[in-house]
Amino acid sequence: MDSLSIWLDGEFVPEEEAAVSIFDHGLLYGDGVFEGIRAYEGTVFKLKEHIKRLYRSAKILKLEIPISPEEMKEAVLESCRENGVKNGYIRLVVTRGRGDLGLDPAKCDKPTIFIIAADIELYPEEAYEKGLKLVTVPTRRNLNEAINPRVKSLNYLNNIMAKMEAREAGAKEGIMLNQQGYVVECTGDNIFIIEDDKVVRTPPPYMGALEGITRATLMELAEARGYEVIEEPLNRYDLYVANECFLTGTAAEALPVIEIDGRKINGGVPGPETKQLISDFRDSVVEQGAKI
Ligand code: PXG
Repeated sequence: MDSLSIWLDGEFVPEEEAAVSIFDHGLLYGDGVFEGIRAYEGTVFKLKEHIKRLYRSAKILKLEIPISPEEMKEAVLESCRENGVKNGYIRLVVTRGRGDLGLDPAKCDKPTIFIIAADIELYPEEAYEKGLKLVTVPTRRNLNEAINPRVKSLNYLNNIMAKMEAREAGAKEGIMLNQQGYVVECTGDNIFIIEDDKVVRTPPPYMGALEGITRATLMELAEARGYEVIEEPLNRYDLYVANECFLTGTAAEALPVIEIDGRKINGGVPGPETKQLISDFRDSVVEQGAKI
């Protein structure tokens, strides 16, 4: 791959020279926020929504982003143009900035902002055709009252712990429960089930999940197909007995689930209704973005 041009604090810098201070609190304390965004055929998928979530996450952390959402949007589009990205993956990061060796963010002079617009490593088509096996992991999702999972912060240790546990159990993704034992989401994806009579259910974000942008898109697409979409607490029982199950996320798009904790879903093959929704998603992505 050619060397990338990184947007760093307002300027394009070659990848080899793009660096942040070792005193940056994003590195020292995971103090910062980020977004992962996809580009499809020259449009950035739901860019406005991603930027809105970024500024909301920052607001919770009292992290004042020194440029406006409109300027941020332009910087993302410029990064795509500069790197010739038409189909790709964009990582947008805002850290607390350079501070000292104490955790007080008041000591940081100004936030660091960088944007990486790169090619995407796609999930193999096989994952969509065969579906995924999931396991429930022991690590519980962060408490709303501690680090709210609705904040997409640079502190992803909760998810990383869960990802390792899923891998060790031989699964590619892990289901995370909240402190009460309700299903909330996976380590980097939201979760949905399909039940009889065209009902789709997914856990509400207040239970401890990120408000996924792909999730919102799939909810709209399911409604357009005549499903009743219900956001309510789910437990493992609901998952095990569901007709179908799928995950949504920027990287995964929509992925069928075929087994959960050793219980087969839809006989161990991707369900027809899930396949229809995945196809609807793929048909709709290009219309839902900002033109590069
Ligand atoms: N839950 C969590 C915890 C996430 O991190 C999602 C749900 C899905 O949200 P979106 O808005 O993407 O539909 C995420 C998103 C990666 C990667 O490289 C992970 C995400 C996004 C992009 C890349 O694993 N997670």
